[in-house]
Amino acid sequence: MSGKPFYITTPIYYVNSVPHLGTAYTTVAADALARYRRMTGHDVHFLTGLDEHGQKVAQAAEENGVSPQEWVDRIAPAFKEVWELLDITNDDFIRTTEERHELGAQAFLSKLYEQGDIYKGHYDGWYCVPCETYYAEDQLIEGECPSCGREVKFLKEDNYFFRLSAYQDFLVDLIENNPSFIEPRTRRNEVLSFVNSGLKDLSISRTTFEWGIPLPFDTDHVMYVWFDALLNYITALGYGENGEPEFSGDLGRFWPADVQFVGKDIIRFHCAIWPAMLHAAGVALPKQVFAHGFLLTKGEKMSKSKGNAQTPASLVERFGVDAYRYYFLRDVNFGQDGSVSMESMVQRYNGDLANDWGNLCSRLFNMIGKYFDGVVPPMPTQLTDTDETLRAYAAVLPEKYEDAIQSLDFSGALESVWDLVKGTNYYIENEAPWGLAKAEETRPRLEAVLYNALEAVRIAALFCFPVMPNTSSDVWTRLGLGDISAVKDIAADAQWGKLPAGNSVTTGDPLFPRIYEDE
Ligand code: ME8
Repeated sequence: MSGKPFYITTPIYYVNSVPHLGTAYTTVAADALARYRRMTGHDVHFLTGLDEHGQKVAQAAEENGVSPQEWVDRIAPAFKEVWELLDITNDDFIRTTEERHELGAQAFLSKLYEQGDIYKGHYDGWYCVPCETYYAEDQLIEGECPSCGREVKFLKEDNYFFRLSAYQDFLVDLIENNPSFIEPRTRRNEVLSFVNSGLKDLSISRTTFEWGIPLPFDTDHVMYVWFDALLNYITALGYGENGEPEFSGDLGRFWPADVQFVGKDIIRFHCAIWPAMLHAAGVALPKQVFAHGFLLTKGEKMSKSKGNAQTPASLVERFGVDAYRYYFLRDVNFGQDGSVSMESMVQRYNGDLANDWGNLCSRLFNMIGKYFDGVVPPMPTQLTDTDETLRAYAAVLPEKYEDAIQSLDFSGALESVWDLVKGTNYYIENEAPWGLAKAEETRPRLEAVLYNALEAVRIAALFCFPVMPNTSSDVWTRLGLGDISAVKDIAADAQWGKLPAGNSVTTGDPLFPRIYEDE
């Protein structure tokens, strides 16, 4: 691979239960970006994985009557299965119980310990197991976890601490001088006020349970699960694999990450603790952390603990995987909370996919079958004003799409594709090829109109691919084109006129058969 490296990560998910729509949301978004960046010629490395240590996972194992290792080994395949179901193209899948990770995390911690960034002290405070987070008394809300509202436990033990407080000025500087380090802006402000309110040193070890990575310099302690987990982003690239605090091997070229996707619930870890850890160890910082919002159902955050989170499989079964991916990325603004419901999903499906996109392809491919025996007519040499208008939609798409993706606005990117899709539908309605087919003298115009419409469909399919890979591949195949997933320069492929005249077009089943509400 010769392109520019592009490294994207998702959080590593807790294995206390199987993935749900919320967890899948981050991964699907990351996959769409990874796929698009492959189409812009980048050498993409897309990482996801599992956060397998900590008390929360140990508790889930205990409740199920198995050892933590048995538990994580049992649940890990369920994650892999869901990612396969959703056509996720991650390049690596890290599990924090893997040796490469444990070695790397220990090498990192030893470095910090040796240089005096870790010291032994006494911890006295509150801990929320579901959030795996420490809180001071004055952070609690009515005696409960300020984040999830659940019970907190009082902890009193000798712990090792990371000198987070020493990095306060560094963090303020970083956030103030690098406006795009944390996106969107609301999250950046939130982190800044958290940092400005004064950082306390972070307890990074536990002695009250064993399910974690032993500290290399004191094996009575295991590493605090967040400290361990954050390191996955570099251990997956070979950091510390050789026992030394450095990247060894070829994958180090992907660091620093271009973007790390996280939910807004975990920004303090990713935007304050993580950069402080990296800076302390002399490792470069990620270029950007992007925090998206929550998927809400009936106004509440969808979560395993609330029991209001569906698994992706039932929706995929009903709508298909492409429509699943499309719905969440189109209907929810990435970066903001968004309500999702079956009604709005059916609406999006029938409106955008069955009507606008699916029908356009069916009608057009049928007409090519009917009027041209399934053969792409020649590209017209003369253009009318309406042809020019259609071409203009296609011409602006690469830049509009790229701009939207630069700001991680998936919905906006899809909207720009829909300008072309809708423009093409309008064009067909206006030009009425079925009328042109009636007389021999309008046959050249019929050829021109259908070539133009096919070309618009080819280009729209190209830009639908990162979000809807299966139907786009299908459209390309039906147009007699090659493997769409091999595209390396989407802007070049999106140039008007690349559809070869003479290609065979096949009709096939509707891409998105209409769904009825009571089905
Ligand atoms: O926090 N809407 O793991 P986790 C949108 N292991 N996204 C949601 C969501 C919702 N309703 N619910 C969950 C952890 N998510 C740690 C991470 S990283 C070093 C360690 C997504 O299994 C979102 O990305 O609780 C959120 O940040 C993540 O799942 C939390 O997953």
